[in-house]
Amino acid sequence: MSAKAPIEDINENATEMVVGDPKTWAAGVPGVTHSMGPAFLEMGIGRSLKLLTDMNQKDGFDCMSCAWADPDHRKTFEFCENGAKAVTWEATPVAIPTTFWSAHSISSLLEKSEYWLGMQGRLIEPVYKPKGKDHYEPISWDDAFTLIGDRLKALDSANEATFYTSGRTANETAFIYQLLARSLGTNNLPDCSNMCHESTGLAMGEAIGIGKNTVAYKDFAQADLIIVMGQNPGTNHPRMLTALEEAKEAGADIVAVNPLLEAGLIRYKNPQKVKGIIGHGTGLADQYVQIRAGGDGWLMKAISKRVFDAETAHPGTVLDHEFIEENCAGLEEFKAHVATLDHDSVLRATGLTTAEIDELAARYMKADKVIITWAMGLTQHKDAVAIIKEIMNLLLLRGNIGKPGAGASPIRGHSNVQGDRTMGIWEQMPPAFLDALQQEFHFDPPRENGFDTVQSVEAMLAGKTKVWIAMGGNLVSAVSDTAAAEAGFRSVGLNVQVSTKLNRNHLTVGDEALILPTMGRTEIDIQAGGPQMLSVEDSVCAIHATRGKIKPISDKLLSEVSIVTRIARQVFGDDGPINWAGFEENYDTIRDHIEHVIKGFDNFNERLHRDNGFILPHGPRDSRTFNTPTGKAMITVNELEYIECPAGRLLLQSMRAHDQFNTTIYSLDDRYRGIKKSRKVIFVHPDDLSMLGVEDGQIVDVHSEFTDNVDRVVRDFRVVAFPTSRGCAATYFPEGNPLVPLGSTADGSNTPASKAVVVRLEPVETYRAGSRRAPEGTLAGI
Ligand SMILES: Nc1nc2c(c(=O)[nH]1)N[C@H]1C(S)=C(S)[C@@H](COP(=O)(O)OP(=O)(O)OC[C@H]3O[C@@H](n4cnc5c(=O)[nH]c(N)nc54)[C@H](O)[C@@H]3O)O[C@H]1N2
Ligand SMILES: Nc1nc2c(c(=O)[nH]1)N[C@H]1C(S)=C(S)[C@@H](COP(=O)(O)OP(=O)(O)OC[C@H]3O[C@@H](n4cnc5c(=O)[nH]c(N)nc54)[C@H](O)[C@@H]3O)O[C@H]1N2
Ligand SMILES: [Mo]
Repeated sequence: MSAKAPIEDINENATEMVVGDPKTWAAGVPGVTHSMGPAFLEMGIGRSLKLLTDMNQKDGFDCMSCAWADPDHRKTFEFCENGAKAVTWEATPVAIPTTFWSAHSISSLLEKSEYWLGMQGRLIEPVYKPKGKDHYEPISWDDAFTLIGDRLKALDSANEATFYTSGRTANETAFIYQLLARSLGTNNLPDCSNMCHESTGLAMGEAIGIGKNTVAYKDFAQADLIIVMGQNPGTNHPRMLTALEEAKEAGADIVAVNPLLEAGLIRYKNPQKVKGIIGHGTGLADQYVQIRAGGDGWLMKAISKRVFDAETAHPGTVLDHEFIEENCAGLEEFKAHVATLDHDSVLRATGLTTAEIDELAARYMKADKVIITWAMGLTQHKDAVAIIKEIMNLLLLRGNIGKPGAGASPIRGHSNVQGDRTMGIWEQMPPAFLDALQQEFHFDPPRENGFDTVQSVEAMLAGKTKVWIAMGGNLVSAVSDTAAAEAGFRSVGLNVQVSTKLNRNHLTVGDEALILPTMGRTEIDIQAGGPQMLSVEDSVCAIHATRGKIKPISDKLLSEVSIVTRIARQVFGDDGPINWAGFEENYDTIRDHIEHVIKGFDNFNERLHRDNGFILPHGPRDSRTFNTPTGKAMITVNELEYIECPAGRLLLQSMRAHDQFNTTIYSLDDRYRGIKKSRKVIFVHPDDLSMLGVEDGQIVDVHSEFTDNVDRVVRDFRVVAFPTSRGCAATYFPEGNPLVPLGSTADGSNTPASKAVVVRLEPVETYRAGSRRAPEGTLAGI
């Protein structure tokens, strides 16, 4: 077993890279062998198998790789390749030694990549960067907490502090963390959700009164049609492929709507089945709709128009009249609006043919029970909120909300990003939540909204942030406009990051900084009150218990709960109305408060200890009740934008490679897309390459074009001919982030608009050997 970090720098030079053909299926035998490979290598067989079999089991820990739902009857080995990578990455025995901090200056570490930083191993001791120094140095936990307490107490206003959360944080931690921020007097609680499903929450909230998935796991197997939009489950939610396979076997049609041909949506070889190991696997998409980026709202509207047209031709048979009359408002306005929809605009905005749209509309009307799932391909556009409201419109027309086998299914990213929001991690929690907090804890929570992620970077740039505390995450790399974010972080007085691994945010700091190492989800958490468990909420509103299984990598680590409570005790002492010390001793006491403050958590401790979890109530799903101002589900009229792309330009999206978790890079490969050893690539349709006079294999600089005329550029990217829709291109996140200005966000949700950016390519080298044959842009060609 190797327990050393790589000493040499990791070569990320594009000239080393290998490009092969993209794959047409996902997650069969190579899925398992690839997943076990790194686990065996780094962790040793016994330790790794033990952890992988404990993952997602009733008394084990919840997989931290995504928020996909668990089936009711879990099988041993219900893990996926990318879950295994996440476990390996966290449970590595490699730790950063004390000597590392004196050997490496912060400026020298900034020369390294995220990949190299993460590969150095786990953070195991608190370290401090004093003002004017270029090195971190070890500090005791007590001194670290004293320092944070002093800086917080010295603020002129609580709004000079900001408390960021990344979505891996468990419910209990999230609850006391927001309590800390609000007791201090600020709603500055930005989180990764601001960059993720914020558009979903807003759109669904307006349409049906709740921003969460209206389906349960079992609904997938009962659906007649599942439309997967703007999502790459083969990489980002691999266990979802099993649900799609089950649905398919039960007779469902599956449609993929995506500019890129994604292997996991074409065919799935289930590693848990003999058929998946030796056979061809299950073909998934019956129809693959290669849409132009940002065109999804137009597609939804065009299908809604066909629904109305069919209803006119066959009155009383197409709309779900009973459902609409009883539950919906806004039908007539929507019908009148859709009647004016210009067909040519639809074709231009979607890049699709009339026949493709007709085919999807026919599938939609044939199916009694339809689920539409989506993720970042929809939420990160300028008119993302409108796009998602068009999905809701289409579903409502045929009563596809609140019936078995049907519903709106946003698939969340981080494993507890949904739970964090339920617990109050939001800069604009509604008054009812703040009232409940006030009643439970006897203080006046602040009522004005705090900063979201983009606003928090703007506040830093304006010199308004003296203390930044981050519960996980790596905002400087995750947010758009890297240069602006770096400048912002360098102006913060004290930057405190609670983390498991080193990342760029630790290196992009102002006067003072602290890195506080914490336990991961795999590790056993023992407090004065005995071993503790935590809880998380998945994409379908199921609360699960999660318990660590291995000894923490160092006995110097503190749990996230310990860190939050000890900061709070420094600020508020031990005599106040909130018993922070009690929280740390026994997490049941936190759950008792959650039960009082948040609806749906009745008998929280009892149900978690006894049943390991439960499903939260959900009005539209359970009883077709809609908590909107009208008490009805709202069919809405939305103006959609058409993204102009001048001649010679492309619409660029940034997405995840197969071997990364957000800003964490596991390797430089993207197996399903045929890429090895580099992340500096840009995927372009072969016909667009011909049109631009650029060839596969060429090295280009990518410039984005915005009205502010600032030249934002990423350099030396290798062009890869790829089956994406015409006029569109793709690159990886976070490498693409410098191209998106901070102010370029979705209307309403303020989510960085990273999925359709107008760019031009400027070749820096004419041709490189080893380019591959341009793949065909159609399913039939594969
Ligand atoms: N292994 C792994 N798992 C993860 C993550 C990870 O990084 N690694 N991240 C987690 C997180 S936080 C999240 S939010 C999720 C993200 O899960 P995904 O949303 O699947 O993530 P992306 O890689 O951004 O993929 C976006 C998909 O949308 C498509 N797309 C882009 N633009 C458009 C468009 O305009 N219309 C349509 N219809 N499609 C479009 C892209 O081609 C791509 O297939 O995954 C979670 N799970
Ligand atoms: N261009 C572009 N930008 C994007 C996106 C995109 O698709 N395109 N996607 C956006 C999305 S969907 C999201 S969710 C954000 C992600 O934004 P973040 O959530 O801020 O980023 P992550 O990369 O998930 O955070 C990784 C860090 O979390 C820490 N960590 C890991 N596990 C734990 C733990 O158990 N406890 C603690 N305390 N720390 C831990 C590690 O130190 C690691 O370095 O990025 C967004 N940015
Ligand atoms: Mo996300």
